[in-house]
Amino acid sequence: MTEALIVVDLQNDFCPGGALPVDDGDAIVPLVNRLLAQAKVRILTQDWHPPQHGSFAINHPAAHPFDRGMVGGVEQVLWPVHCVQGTNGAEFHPGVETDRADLILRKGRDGALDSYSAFFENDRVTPTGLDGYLRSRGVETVAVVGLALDFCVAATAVDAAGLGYLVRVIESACRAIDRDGSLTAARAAMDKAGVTIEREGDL
Ligand code: VGL
Ligand code: ZN
Repeated sequence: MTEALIVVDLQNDFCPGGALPVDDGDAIVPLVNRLLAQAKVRILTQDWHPPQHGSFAINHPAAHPFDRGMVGGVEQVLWPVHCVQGTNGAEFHPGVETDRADLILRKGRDGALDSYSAFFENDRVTPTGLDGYLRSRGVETVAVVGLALDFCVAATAVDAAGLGYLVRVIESACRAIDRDGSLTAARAAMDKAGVTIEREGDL
């Protein structure tokens, strides 16, 4: 069975010092590199927003970061400005061995809609094309790692399971935002979807 490794959003803005930092986000880089070295199919995702993106609180009158709001008809968290296309914050953490990637998938490019999952945008119906890519390469199982465990990693893992892949999340190669119960909710959603959560990272 061919397994793909999906490394989610391991970008400067999600690491300490970035615009939407995840505690210890950079600490996963060495393990992620080891996993990349061993994987057969390697996907990196990159959160890649236009400056006017609807997920940014600053683009909503009177809203503050981490308030909830509507983006493209979907209720979600409104975020600080992050991962703006072409900025340093949107670049991968410099320690990530990006040369190993088979495919770099950019998501959240539509200003009117957010995309947590690497498979579908947040309207839950617009595909990114990743499912077709993986299927045409004969992938049946996926391992998901990266940032943030409770948002884009969980959304990617749940969608992969829904599409019929056997899915494991390697938790030691993830870090979470963990605000307002987001991590507990994400774990419940992954459990319900049949995602396996592993602590150690051996492929
Ligand atoms: C993410 C919030 C906003 C993530 C992306 O990668 O988990 N979280 N955009
Ligand atoms: Zn984003």
